[in-house]
Amino acid sequence: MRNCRSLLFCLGLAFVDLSTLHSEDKPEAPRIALATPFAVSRNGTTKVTVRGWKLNRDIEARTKIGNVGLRMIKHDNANIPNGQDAKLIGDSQVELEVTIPPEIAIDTLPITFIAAGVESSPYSLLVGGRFPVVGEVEPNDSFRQAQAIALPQIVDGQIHADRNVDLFSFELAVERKVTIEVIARRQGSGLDSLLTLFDSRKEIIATNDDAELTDSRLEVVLAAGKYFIVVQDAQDHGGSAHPYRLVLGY
Ligand SMILES: [Ca+2]
Ligand SMILES: [Ca+2]
Repeated sequence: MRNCRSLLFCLGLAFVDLSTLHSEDKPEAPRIALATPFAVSRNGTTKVTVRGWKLNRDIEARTKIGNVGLRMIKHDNANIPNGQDAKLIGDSQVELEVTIPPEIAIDTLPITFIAAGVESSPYSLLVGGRFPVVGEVEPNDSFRQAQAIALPQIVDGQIHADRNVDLFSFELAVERKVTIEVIARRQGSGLDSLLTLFDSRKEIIATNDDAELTDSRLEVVLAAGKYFIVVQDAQDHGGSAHPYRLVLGY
């Protein structure tokens, strides 16, 4: 059993594998664009949908981490939402059950797909989170419907349709420096996040579009009070390839 205790170590393992891919006689390798959700549970089984290219055929899922279970449920063509680019979000998908036994302590899980002897580059699923993780609850499209979250907190959500916006609220008992971060494109999501922070009077305090790739990040010192976070797509696109992870921390 080999545990993958750091991202660099995981990438190192994956790099060794890539050296076996270069053969002109072999068919085109499958490629992975993104997984929804990005993260699987630390203990137990999580169902994820993995989008990419050349996934709608007989493929096998693999990982270098021993004792992790990967079970293929089905593979199919993936829908391409209006106006979106299959080159970015993939044209086929698989459903996969990922089971991580409790004795394995990892923060990321590199997976690959292999078809007809050729293997994809690795994609790193996130495992758990450094803060408590909750799922987004729709409808949360207005200040009135804002989903109350704690601090610190991780929310796994999705801009599920064009022009969809997701609102969250949180309260501070004392003044604090707060970081609010969206993880999306870094995990392959089609979302180009736009993050806006409002005070209790619904006035904008801060906004950010691109901090890392197209992912947004805010770092602000806030007085005690109630605040609202709005997550949306900068181009107002949305759909099944627009998952995100919102990280609200100190
Ligand atoms: Ca949503
Ligand atoms: Ca952005």
